[in-house]
Amino acid sequence: PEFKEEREGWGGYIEWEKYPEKKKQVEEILKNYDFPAPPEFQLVPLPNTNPILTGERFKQYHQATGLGHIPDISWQYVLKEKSPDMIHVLQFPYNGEPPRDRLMENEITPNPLFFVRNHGGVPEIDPAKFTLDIGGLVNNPKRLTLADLQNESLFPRQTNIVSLQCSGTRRIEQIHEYPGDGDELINAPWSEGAIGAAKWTGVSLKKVIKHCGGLKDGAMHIELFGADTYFKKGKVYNYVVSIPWRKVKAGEVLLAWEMNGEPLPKIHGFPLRAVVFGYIGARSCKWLYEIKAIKDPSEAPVQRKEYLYYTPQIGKQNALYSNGFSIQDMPVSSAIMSPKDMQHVVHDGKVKLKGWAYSGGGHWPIRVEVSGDGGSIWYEVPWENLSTKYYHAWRLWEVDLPVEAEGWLEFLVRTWDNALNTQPTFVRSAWNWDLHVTSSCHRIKIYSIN
Ligand code: MTE
Ligand code: MO
Repeated sequence: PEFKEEREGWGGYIEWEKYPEKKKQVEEILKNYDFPAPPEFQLVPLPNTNPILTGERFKQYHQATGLGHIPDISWQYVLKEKSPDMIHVLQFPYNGEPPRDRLMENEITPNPLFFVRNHGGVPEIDPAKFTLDIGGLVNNPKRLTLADLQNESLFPRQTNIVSLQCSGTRRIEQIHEYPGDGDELINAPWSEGAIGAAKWTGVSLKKVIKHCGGLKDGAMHIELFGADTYFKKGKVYNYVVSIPWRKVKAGEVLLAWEMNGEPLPKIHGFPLRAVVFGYIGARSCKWLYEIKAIKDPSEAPVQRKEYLYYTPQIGKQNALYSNGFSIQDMPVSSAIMSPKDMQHVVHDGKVKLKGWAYSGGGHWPIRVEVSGDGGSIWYEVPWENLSTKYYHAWRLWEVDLPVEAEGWLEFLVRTWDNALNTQPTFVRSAWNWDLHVTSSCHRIKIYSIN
């Protein structure tokens, strides 16, 4: 049978007719903001009316309006910069992932197929006017232009192949178990496509801090400011996160202006973004315009209130921000991308499975195992069927799994990383209130016709 990537209800396109209450709620919110409504609400071309923003201009704009809202023009960039095959997980703010088969075509994900995770609109930044401020607890605060950062006599240029994975990848499986706090518009119901690998070029943040005379005593964290804004519960915020200094010191944070040999696409953070190796995607701040050395992790809501991991027994009654762990390193995880869930597969004793495997925190997959019987017997994917090993990127894999049984079967995948971490068996084992880092064995059901 034909398989569509659109998912019912939670996921795929938001079918607003099915959610009249939510639609009303969104319409109410939109009345208070000065940006065009998303396509479902306003079927006209979106005007490009927002000001050219540099770091300084952005701050002025933010102060002058007292609202700081940048018109949401991300939809334009979706049409221009992304493949028409993208699955729009949320249209507003724009969040999208590629279809499974397209994602599996390349070890290094082409820019038009790379997933997009936005909390708000896409700021328009003039690269000629762009500045990056480095301040806080550094010895010599500096303002650098893009030309300064690209001046190779000041900073050695660095290229790394690194995976970005959203902590929401595979959230749909947790939603099916129990939707938790996920019934907020901003929580995207991702499938297995919110991951990719790209070749990033830029400078090491460590070198930039060194250029600023290093850190003052007490500086332990580095705060990253993105020029976009988003709203939550009626308030408007800047996208701000922080990472520990030791991560930067390890040389694992890149300030990148190139993605796969091209200037960063606007929707991926043009002209400059952070790429934090092995951490959840959330820390890789896009549209970066300011960096501050600070004592404690950032007070910003994205850092303190989002991206928290609650143990599985925490729910509506007892979820407090203070109960959550701040998620940084990505755990080991994997997915079967082909065949697809609920597919009928005609075969002659072997079914070809394809997928990805990834581990964060500087670990990498060393062994991938698949099961054709719901997890009783596991087969190793031959190591030569795993793609190139990079320290900070995923590995694609494929295997011909012997299958004798006919009818509905459950296929699983699990991965071991080089620190011998592996994945929990059941979604429930790692289910958490905010539905982050779905790390359990990925399962699909197929109808086997031998
Ligand atoms: N940076 C800014 N300024 N605003 C954002 O909304 N989203 C973060 C991160 N950086 C975000 C951001 C999240 S949650 C993820 S997963 C990655 O960007 C996604 O990067 P991509 O959209 O380039 O794939
Ligand atoms: Mo994310």
